[in-house]
Amino acid sequence: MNRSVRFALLAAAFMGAPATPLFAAQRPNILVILADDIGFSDIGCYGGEIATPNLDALAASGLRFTQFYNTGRCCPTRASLLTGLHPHQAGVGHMMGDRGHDGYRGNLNRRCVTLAEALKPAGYRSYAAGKWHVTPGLTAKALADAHNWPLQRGFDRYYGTIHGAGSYFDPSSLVRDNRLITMANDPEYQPKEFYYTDAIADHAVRFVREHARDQKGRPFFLYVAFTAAHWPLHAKESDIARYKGRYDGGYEPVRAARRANLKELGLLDERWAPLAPAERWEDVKDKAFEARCMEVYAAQIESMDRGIERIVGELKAQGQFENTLILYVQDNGGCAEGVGRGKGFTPRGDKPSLPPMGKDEPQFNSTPKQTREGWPVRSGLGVMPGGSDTYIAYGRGWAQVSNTPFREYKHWTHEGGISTPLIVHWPAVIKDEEEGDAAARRRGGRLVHAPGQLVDIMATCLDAAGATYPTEFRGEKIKPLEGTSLRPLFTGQAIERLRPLVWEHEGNRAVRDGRWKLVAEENQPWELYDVEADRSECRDLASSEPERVKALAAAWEAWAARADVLPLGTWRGKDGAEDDALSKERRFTLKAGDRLDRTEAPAVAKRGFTITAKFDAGAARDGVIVAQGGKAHGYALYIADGRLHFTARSSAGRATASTPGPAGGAHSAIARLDSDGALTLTMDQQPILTAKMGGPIAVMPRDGLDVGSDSGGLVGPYPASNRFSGSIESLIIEIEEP
Ligand SMILES: [Ca+2]
Ligand SMILES: [Ca+2]
Repeated sequence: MNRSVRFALLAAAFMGAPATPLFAAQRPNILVILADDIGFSDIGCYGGEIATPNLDALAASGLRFTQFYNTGRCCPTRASLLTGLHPHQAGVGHMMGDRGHDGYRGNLNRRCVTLAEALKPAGYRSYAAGKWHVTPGLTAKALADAHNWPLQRGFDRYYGTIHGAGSYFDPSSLVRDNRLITMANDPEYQPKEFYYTDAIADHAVRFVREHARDQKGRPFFLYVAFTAAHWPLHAKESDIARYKGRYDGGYEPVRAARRANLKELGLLDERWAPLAPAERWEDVKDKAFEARCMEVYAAQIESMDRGIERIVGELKAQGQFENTLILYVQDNGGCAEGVGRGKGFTPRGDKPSLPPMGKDEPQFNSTPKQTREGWPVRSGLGVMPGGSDTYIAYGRGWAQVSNTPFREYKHWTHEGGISTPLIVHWPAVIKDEEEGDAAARRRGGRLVHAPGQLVDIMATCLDAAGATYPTEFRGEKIKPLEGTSLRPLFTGQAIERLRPLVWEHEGNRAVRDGRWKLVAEENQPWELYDVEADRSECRDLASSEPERVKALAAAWEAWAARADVLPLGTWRGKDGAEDDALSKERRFTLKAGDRLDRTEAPAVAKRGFTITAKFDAGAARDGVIVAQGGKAHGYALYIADGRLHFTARSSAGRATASTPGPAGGAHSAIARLDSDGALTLTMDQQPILTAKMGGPIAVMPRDGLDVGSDSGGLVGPYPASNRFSGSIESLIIEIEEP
């Protein structure tokens, strides 16, 4: 036994800590790196053009999993990753709202343990840096309750944000250990320029260094949860500059290049059909703005990679690199939310127009109203993103690029929503065994094709650490671990998975057993895919394989029944009122090309509303004037076959009021949906046309609102290319008071 180990043991005995087992020195350190809102093919070793040399290097001497899955969203992913349970079992089936149901408490419950809590009895010290987001942290009131902050859930040190999104230059809900701080009043960390990604990496480095200094011989668990590349698009100008012009050709050249790279890397089967474009570059009005969005996004990821370089560098400097198990995963697929992409353009003024904020004044809004210096925060199409006074997301077109070659986005349980890289690096264990392994390394690293999901991380870490999952903790009975250890795969052995992989998020649901995946969107029927032959989910086999559908659906139902998932729809809250995050506006004055994110769009659930439109269709015989929602819930005012139609749809079905006459040329129209489900439509003060639905739109549609098209899910029976070629003179939507 060397001196330092003996000293650690003595110290542990003196301090009354649990006796550190003799083999502590051999237990690996564990570093879990979680990235935010990054698609499957963004990083270099998964086919992306974004420079991630440090992740690529870990992959090259480690392993890349080709079929690993997250849960499709920030909070549930964190809950599952930290506890080894499915999110609902940990109390986080949705986000941070309490839905009065154990599966949807919006707060990590006490019948689960975190990785830090589970590793502690094996002698581990635990550190966390970055985004927490498994307990509420949006408001001052929420932040007054620290009972589920990292230090109360097994971690010894913490630096990061409790809430899930915010400025990279001045994050809200910033906490050091158990103390709420601001980037301005933190005496321990005053870099020349504060940038959250750097701050997270700096603290991870610091934890590794201080651990080596103060805890010699003791293993550590370090959880590093970057917010890169979640919106807002915030990056340092010097990083953005490296991508200048790279995306000027639009979405399609990048998607094509990524497919080619993925194939080259052995990550894409040619049988997987390419997907139709979600957005057409030729329709993008402000191409400089749109290209800039992806430049900033890429810069955010490269900056994260440089942070990882520094963490790895510190592990090496401390002689810990060989015996550290590193796992890198992403929390959900590329994000199509249109945050900050709708409202009108506000130019930047010459000087800050608002009073500066004091050093102690916290940013409680995850979307700040102003910067600390007093610049108003701007959003809207055309506001060049990147700086601290902007708040914008990169939108659906780039999200589809991020998720190449897969379908759908963050929120969905189709492959684009839930597929993530998993890079595993552990030199002490992962070694080349055959000539083929060495050859694979020269091509960028070995691949593991066994499917897996987040619940496996706890099982894997405990296996690697020689730790035991508890049956009781803090006097509470702990739910049994759901995952399967992936460790045998590290040395080329097989794993036996006893249960299928399962998902539920916002009513979207899926189950995968072997090559077969059953998947559905909320309130939609099951689709069946052979993901080996068709991982882009283009050929639905549900109607030709009814027995397989039945068996997989039964497996999903059985899981949902035992794992606090049911009843479906609980995530929306009682009476469908759901989150407080929805817009409180009652009147919307809109223009062509406007796009409002779900949280900015009219809150139409269970409400009556009126659309007043003046338009000139010219010679157009088709096209959407305004649409909100998709194929489950929503409404649309559109022209088809030269007539004007108003459609609304909900769980109660779909109803359409249509004008008889031609709608070419200039017209004014009023469309109304009453809270009892009655639709009325009138054009140019002609007689009123009516139709009836079983009730109002029951729940807030997931899709936002588009003026001049319907993107994403389609409300009406028109094609995906439904742009209105006429002009929209004015468009007003007014909703009734609740
Ligand atoms: Ca996320
Ligand atoms: Ca839509």
